[in-house]
Amino acid sequence: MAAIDAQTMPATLPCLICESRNPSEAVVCSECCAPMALIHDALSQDRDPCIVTVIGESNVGKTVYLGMLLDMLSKRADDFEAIPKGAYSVNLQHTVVSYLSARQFPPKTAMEADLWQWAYYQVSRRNENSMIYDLVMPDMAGEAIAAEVSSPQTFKVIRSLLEKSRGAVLLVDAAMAGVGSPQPDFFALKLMSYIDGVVATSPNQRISSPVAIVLSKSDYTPESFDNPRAFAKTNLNRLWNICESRFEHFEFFATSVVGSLGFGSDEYENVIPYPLHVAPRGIIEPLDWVLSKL
Ligand SMILES: Nc1nc2c(ncn2[C@@H]2O[C@H](COP(=O)(O)OP(=O)(O)OP(=O)(O)O)[C@@H](O)[C@H]2O)c(=O)[nH]1
Ligand SMILES: [Mg+2]
Ligand SMILES: [Zn+2]
Repeated sequence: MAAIDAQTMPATLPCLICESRNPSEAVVCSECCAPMALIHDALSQDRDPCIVTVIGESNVGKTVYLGMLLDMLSKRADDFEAIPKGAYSVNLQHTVVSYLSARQFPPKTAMEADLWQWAYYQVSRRNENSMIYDLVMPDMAGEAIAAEVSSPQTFKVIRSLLEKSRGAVLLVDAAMAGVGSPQPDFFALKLMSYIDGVVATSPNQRISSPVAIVLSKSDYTPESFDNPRAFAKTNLNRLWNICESRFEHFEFFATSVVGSLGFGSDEYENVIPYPLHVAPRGIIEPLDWVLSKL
């Protein structure tokens, strides 16, 4: 086994995300709250981990999307193979699949970074000579992302993650955009300009890391499946324009996790959707595209 034993373990280790040094027995990084298990698992590997960050505002569907994506990968969808590193990596998909199979959506992600679930998977295609990627993907809270974007340094982990990321998946609420709300477009514009600020090396050079823009909840907007680019140009025009001006590799994907919804109400008379039938569409394509651009 390649894992390091207690005798050869250095007293402190640099965090995989923010690089601050932590005692090797620490559970989470004292600076950014990333799990130290990521480092221990990365140390036993001779490849660099490939961080792909999933971002988007609160309630856009990040947890559901990421949980479903990891579950499909580990079920060998589209000829992919994914092996979780450490049992902690399975928690997110376990939570999401358990809720969906009970015909409920999972609860919103806690704002505190030490409560986020991280997934570390070895992903490859099941053919010979396929590249192997050690994917690190945390499930962040949309409210934390919004706080960091409006006042940088509130959540250092988000900036460090984006600096280290090889690619990003940006979720945008197609259901809201499709009924004419400007909110998804503005939030996505802010996020893209934040990424531009973090990653850009020069104002004249476009950003080379791939960004897949996932139009989530596309079951509400079936037309987005026919032509995601046209949907974005029409309904997310500000986002489309910043992508074209500042990003070398960007692509739009329509996705949905549910096939049909039921509606009920909670004790405050709020309407609550229930996933009656899980029918994932367009879940793997964004990741497949990001990996093809690395
Ligand atoms: N119709 C439809 N609704 C969805 C889909 N995915 C998510 N939703 C709805 O979006 C809500 C939010 O999904 P989450 O995955 O929890 O959102 P999130 O981005 O993780 O939100 P935060 O944890 O607050 O950042 C769910 O409770 C569902 O109501 C989908 O594929 N189709
Ligand atoms: Mg969430
Ligand atoms: Zn850290």
